[in-house]
Amino acid sequence: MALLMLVCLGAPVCATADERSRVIVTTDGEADDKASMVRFLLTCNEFDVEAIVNSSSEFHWQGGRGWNALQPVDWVRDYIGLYAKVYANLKKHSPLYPEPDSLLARWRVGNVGGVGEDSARTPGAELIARILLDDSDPRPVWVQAWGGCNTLSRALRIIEEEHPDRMGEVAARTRLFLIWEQDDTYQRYIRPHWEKFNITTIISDQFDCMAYIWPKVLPADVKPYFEAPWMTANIIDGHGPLCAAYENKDGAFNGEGDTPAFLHSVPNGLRSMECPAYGGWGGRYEHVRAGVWMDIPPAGGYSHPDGKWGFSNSWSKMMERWTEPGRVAVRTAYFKPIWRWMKDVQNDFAARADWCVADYADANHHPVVRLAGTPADITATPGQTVTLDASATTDPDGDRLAFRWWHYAEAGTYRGRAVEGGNEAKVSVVVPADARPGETIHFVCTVTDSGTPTLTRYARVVITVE
Ligand SMILES: [Ca+2]
Ligand SMILES: [Ca+2]
Repeated sequence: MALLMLVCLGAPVCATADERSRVIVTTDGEADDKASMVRFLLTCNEFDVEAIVNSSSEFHWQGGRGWNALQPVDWVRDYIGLYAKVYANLKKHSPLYPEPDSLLARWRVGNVGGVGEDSARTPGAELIARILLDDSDPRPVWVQAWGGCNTLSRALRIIEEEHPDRMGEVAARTRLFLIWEQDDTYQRYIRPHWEKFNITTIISDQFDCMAYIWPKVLPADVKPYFEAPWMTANIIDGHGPLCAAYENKDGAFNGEGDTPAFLHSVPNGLRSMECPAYGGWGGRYEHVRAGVWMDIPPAGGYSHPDGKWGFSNSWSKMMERWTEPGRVAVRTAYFKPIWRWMKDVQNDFAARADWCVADYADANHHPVVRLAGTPADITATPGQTVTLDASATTDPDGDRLAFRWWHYAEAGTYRGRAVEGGNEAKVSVVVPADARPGETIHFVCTVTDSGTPTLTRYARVVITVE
């Protein structure tokens, strides 16, 4: 499994399409972090968990009053304890689930002493620094900030102060996925000291459609997967102690604003880790500066902020209360890079909930999508017919499989008409005659099985016009 260096719209990105990613979580322990943690633990057979670290944010910190209070940091240990209770059953479905003790050994408390507090040398900051300095594993490390960046900031300062000669090397294996900037430490320290190293950094606003505002902003055909009947039957009731602890609102989805940060690292075939512009379960992003990527502007006249991207200037927050149909359409399109996958994401969650309690034969498992003789990256000339073949795909349960090859137009650079795909495993597509050299056309093969719940995986083929 070789590390490929790709150039993605001007920013350097390390592609590791077929590798498990390594992830570090920093969390401020809000109710929606706890809900995200349930899904994270059920998903952690998909990536290597390097660390789970309590941090603060501008919303929650030690000494904060009322809603701003930091919940006792032990909640992380409690959730790992609930994971331990279902671990033996989860292992029946995937041998890659980590042992509860190994997760517990990777839990640390980071900087929690105030908003943006990054002065204390905390165990959490030290662990993050140690992981980022470790050159024994060539794979990138995705650091997810579910709260503020302050513990990450402290970790990077440890590295700068003690190993200034290794900053470039550390940056080369570091990737950041920030759920907004939830304090000022990215702008105050990380940006001036580290942005020059072009660390691939996603700063997301579109995550918000998976947070508390989902009832206002998700389209009608997606909402049922978040409402009480579905959530209660498929997740909360009858799926063991971890799912029973899932933070909800009267049986419905409450919020999981931080979930897109790790959905981005699920190797589901969408190759989203290769480039933030590809789009995937964690959303789709546009290159802004250096290694930094932000949300796609909802319409003309919107521009990315020069400074902090967060609650106070969020497009999501600005659009949240819109009700006029034309504006609602703009808002719905803004969040589409995330909600377009949400039925698949929720069914994935439901299957994992089943895995907590069911034997292998009584649960569903994902199709394994394989291309047959079709490279994942193709060069072709205008007018050329290209064969896209996913017929080597299998399903571990022997389920029937439905295939759909479709042109993910927004992910590519070709801006002409939509290219026809097809509903078979093997299709022929014609590169448009007006496509220009260097333009890219992304085809996604969505493969959905016939199990319960239905499970979906993908393949992506990128055609570059020559
Ligand atoms: Ca959070
Ligand atoms: Ca299956």
